[in-house]
Amino acid sequence: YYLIRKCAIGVNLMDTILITGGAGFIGSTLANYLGKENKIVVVDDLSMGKKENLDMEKQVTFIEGDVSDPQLMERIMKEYQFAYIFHLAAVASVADSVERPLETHRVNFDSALLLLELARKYQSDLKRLVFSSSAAVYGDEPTLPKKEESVIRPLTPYAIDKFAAEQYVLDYCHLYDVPTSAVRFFNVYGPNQNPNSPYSGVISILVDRYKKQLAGEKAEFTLFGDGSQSRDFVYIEDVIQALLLVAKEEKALGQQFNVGTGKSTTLLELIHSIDQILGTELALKYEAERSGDIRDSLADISKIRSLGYKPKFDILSGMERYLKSEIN
Ligand code: NAD
Ligand code: UD2
Repeated sequence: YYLIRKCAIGVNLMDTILITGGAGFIGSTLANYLGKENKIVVVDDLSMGKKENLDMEKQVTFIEGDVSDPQLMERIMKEYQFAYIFHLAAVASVADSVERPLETHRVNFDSALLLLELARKYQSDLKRLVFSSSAAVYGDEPTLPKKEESVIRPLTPYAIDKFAAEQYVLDYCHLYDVPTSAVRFFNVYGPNQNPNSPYSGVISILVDRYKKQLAGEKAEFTLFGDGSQSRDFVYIEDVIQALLLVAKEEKALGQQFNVGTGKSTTLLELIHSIDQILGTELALKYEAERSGDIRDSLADISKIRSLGYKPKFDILSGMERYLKSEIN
């Protein structure tokens, strides 16, 4: 029975799972997936996420609130016994973190330490807490691809908080036996990513512009730089696969993992591919490179591969699937 329960995530037995930031892009996709067979509790302050992202037909309890609020979080951690905690809530925009370092620190760092302490105190049945870190921790050190043990050079409040929180998360496993793991996402894309900030993921902005253009509205995409910068774009379904593997594999305890595809694509290649898929040509406006932008980014994914991760989508098949769900 114990063995079956250990592997129960996404299988038959009902687990209670906390997803912070569960109304956001990655969190809501995870909640909708796991909500088919588990009881999900979402905490989100709706600063970026939307309740409509959550499929409420599933077993989802939505709590609107701030994940760095100690009273609220203590109440939740006392009330439920979670099998899994996915800590995804964050000020996810680097630019926001540069504008508001104090507030970002509270949300991106304090909330993680708070959750860890509360887990240590109240969650004796916890199987895993997974923290979402970022490729931003590698900063602008140019050696590619990035391995988990590559040089860390966090350059923004966002990146500093992600790295510090990640280290606490892993240390709680070593010091106090709280079962934890961390993932460093590269550039995630897919349905329900909010395109409304200029610092939203570039693919969500692109898709928004293509939709406008196809609807006959005036649409233009601002390309910062010459389009030769490259990223390791990873499709949301592969990210869900990665999160579930990291949450359930014993070998992942106390470890951090890159989550990408191991392949990079330049922005111009990306735009040409979408042009081809949709049979249109997006109007581009070139502007100077964005300050602080990294030129190239690429994950070495051998560590997460060793857990059994295998990305199912390359940029073409991922974009085809994404566009199919958005544009018909
Ligand atoms: P998102 O903005 O869509 O989701 C974050 C969610 O957290 C939002 O729903 C937001 O409303 C919520 N939130 C923010 N502050 C909160 C607070 N104080 N209390 C409660 N909820 C709060 O972003 P996402 O792309 O889904 O990112 C999820 C996680 O993954 C974040 O931690 C982000 O830093 C990390 N990440 C994402 C990417 C990416 O490419 N999308 C890359 C690296 C890391
Ligand atoms: C990603 C993360 C960021 C941080 C960073 C660390 C996202 C959304 N951002 O930033 O949080 O982790 O990695 O390195 O995941 N671009 C345009 N036009 C636009 C928008 C973007 O040309 O309208 C360019 C942008 O200048 C950059 C590239 O597209 O060169 C990718 O931009 P992004 O914001 O999607 O992602 P990135 O890698 O800069």
